Amino acid sequence: MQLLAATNNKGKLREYKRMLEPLGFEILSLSDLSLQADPEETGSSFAENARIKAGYVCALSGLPALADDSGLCVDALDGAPGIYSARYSGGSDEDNNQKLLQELKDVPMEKRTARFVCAICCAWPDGSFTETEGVCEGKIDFAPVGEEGFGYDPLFLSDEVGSFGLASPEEKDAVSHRGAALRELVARLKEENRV
Ligand code: ITT
Repeated sequence: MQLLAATNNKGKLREYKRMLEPLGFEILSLSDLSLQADPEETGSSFAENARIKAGYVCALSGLPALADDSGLCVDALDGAPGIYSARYSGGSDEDNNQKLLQELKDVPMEKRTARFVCAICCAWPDGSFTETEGVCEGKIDFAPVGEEGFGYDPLFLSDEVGSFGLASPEEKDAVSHRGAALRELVARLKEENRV
């Protein structure tokens, strides 16, 4: 089955491909089809924003579209940056990481608990949606570590595999929020007889 990835984030695209292509899905990118899409994320939850992105790209292309809205929820910051994770500093991923470190500069390790959340939405040309969510628990490190992954990964210490900046792709996928959400998606697509 072909799924059009409704994302402009190359890190997400890489993860969709490496987790879904071995299962027989063909993941197309917006650039493969020379499409441009940057719908406004006006929702008030990860799930609402995922539906906005998938629905927009499905309507634009006429193809089944896969989107996720994801981010980092930090307990000491009352859940911030949450759905605003991409726009936290107004700058690059590195700027976001620096802002997060600054906000947490006086917070000791035991209070640096956080979770990555990923809401996935598949939008189908018949107007229906298949939606799942995954969570990954961890803590925020005191400084960036490693070169693996993308976004906030150099700051995220997963409870299960340690720093996502050092984890191999396989280690991250086995425990990550996106891995969990995609595995549930595949199970749901089987139940719905779509694959
Ligand atoms: P699209 O909306 O085009 O998919 P985006 O990067 O704007 O791309 P989001 O609005 O969902 O996506 O924002 C997600 C933010 O959370 C963004 O800053 C990511 O870098 C970060 N993020 C999400 N998943 C992550 C992961 O697995 N590792 C590190 N950072 C992640």
